[in-house]
Amino acid sequence: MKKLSLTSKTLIALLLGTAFGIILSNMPTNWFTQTLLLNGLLKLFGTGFLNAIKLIVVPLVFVSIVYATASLDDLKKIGRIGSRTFIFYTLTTALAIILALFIGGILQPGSGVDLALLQANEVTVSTTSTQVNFIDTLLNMIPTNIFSAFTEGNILGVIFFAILLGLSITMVGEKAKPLLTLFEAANEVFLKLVQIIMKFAPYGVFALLATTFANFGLSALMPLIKYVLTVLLGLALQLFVVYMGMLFFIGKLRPSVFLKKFMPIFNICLSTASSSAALPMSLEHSEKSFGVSRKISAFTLPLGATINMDGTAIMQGISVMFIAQIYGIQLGFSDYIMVILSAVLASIGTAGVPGVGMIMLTMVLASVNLPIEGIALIMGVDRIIDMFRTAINVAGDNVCTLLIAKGEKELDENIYNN
Ligand code: DAS
Repeated sequence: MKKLSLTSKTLIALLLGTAFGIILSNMPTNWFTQTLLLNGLLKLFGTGFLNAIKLIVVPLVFVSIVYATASLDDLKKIGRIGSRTFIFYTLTTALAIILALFIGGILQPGSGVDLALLQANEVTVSTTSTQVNFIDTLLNMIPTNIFSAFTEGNILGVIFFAILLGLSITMVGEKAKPLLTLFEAANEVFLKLVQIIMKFAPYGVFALLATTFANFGLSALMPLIKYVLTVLLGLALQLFVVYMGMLFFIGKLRPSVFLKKFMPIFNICLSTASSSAALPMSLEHSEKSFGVSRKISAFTLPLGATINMDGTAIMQGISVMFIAQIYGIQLGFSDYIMVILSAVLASIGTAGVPGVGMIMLTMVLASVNLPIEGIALIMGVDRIIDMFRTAINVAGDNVCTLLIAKGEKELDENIYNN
């Protein structure tokens, strides 16, 4: 039998976990259901999986942002195209997160959700977010001791130090090459670590959903459905309004042609939930189907697969609103600015592998002092969302590539329109 992909395994785990949890919720509470299952095996695999994710977020953020910042030096060598591409990608990501915060604020997916839902997974629930004003938040970004920033999980302090270190490596130049190589290797190693942890996703997802539904039965379904539908709406708006609007009004290109020709790449994204896995097909289609000169796509698409994650930013924006609403925490203007900054940084700092967006969500939550435990509820459905947000990440890379190629007169519109 053909080996099941991790995505398929996780989707099966999602369905089985939900069903098992609902069966458990109708069983009498006894030693078997309570001690052996809920507080035993399910807790071990569910909370254990969440802990493993929280374990790697700080070193992953540090290493990937140092390496990404130090590598931006290459953009200068590419000159105008490099800086335009970087600005394009950063702006579309910021736009995506603002769209997501707006949708999350209007649709309120987390309002009225029973906070106890999060206690179902036996995670400590801290309902008070220590609201600090904007200046204190910015001061928090400058730690007095980098080691305590790491041990206390002061994500903003770690990011600040990582950016400074990356820029210093760039400025030192040749003498710092060994350090850049070290961070390049460390970045690869930590991405492999993410893939190892993600291999346990089916078990973690099964346990988390089984626990949630065992404690709350079908009543837990509604908040999750609202959350998933809100994220999918945000992703659809980014594709059909933002991207297709950019193609039509800026590029003077027909959106219907793009959507039809993007389908094979879309399918790869759904099945792999990985921008990196979709990159080879993106490169081939960009030249043969969209008519983009290889000179442009060979630079913009690999860069996009690494630093441009608009779909992920949308998931993160809506997740922040969802979790804040569940905990009844009011976010202020400075919180929203911090979320936008950290989500854009998260997008730049992470490579396109499955599940990385959820790991980076913990960093965005920490940037506004929202309880990281909030991911316990949405982790169960993350794989479904990862499939679609990856497709939007890659669609954004391809749309930006088309617009940059058009601007550089490196687009053969005869190929695009046929
Ligand atoms: N799966 C990631 C990607 O490949 C996105 C994410 O995890 O958010 O783009």
